[in-house]
Amino acid sequence: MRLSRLFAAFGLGTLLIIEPAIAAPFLSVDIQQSASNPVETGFQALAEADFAGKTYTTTEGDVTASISNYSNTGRTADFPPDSGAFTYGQLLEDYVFLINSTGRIHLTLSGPGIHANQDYQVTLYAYWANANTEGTATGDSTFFSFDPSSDTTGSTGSVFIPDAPGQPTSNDQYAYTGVWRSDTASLEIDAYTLKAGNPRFAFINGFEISQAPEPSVSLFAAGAVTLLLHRGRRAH
Ligand SMILES: [Ca+2]
Ligand SMILES: [Ca+2]
Repeated sequence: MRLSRLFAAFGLGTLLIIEPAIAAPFLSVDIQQSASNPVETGFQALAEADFAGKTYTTTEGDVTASISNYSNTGRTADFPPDSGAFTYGQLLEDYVFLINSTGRIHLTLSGPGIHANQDYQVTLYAYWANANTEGTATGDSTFFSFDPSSDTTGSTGSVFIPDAPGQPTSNDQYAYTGVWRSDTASLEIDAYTLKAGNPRFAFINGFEISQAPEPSVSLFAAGAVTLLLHRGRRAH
């Protein structure tokens, strides 16, 4: 009996390990073609006029965001409306874009709020109403891939964008989240959205940054809970 209870306690501990705490973003930015367009609730505006660098006050310290290597900004006519769990319509309305066969939009996050050699979780939002009617992609899908630049380490990956402009069912259908770390107090993120054929369309509607989950803390918490449960059951 005691052994089975111990296994039960370990089972709960394992659940805690595989479900690390998700840190709340300390900076959420809605990229805007014009500062007068609607800004998503909970986000702060970054209009094209401020792409050279805009400083935000955050709980981690000041963070300056800048965007370079882009062609222009845009605003899609039939941006996805808020619907059910999807409530980011005003975030995806405006975007910065680049049309280039090889280029990438460059996003820099720097300042006292960004520390060297620390992991940051960055979510990039990408949506464009015409994504499925341009280029030579086959089928009804588009993959958007994001890369960190060479002076950072981090994740690369793709996110599936369904052919449902105006009908998103969840926020993550239009988002990619990766972990970036820099050896300086500046995160340099090169982003492109990969689509079959040329030119390459790159666009970002907004982004969020948070502290990356720390597995060691989760392991410690899981171990502590396991020990407490085991002791508590032994006491009865
Ligand atoms: Ca907006
Ligand atoms: Ca936007």
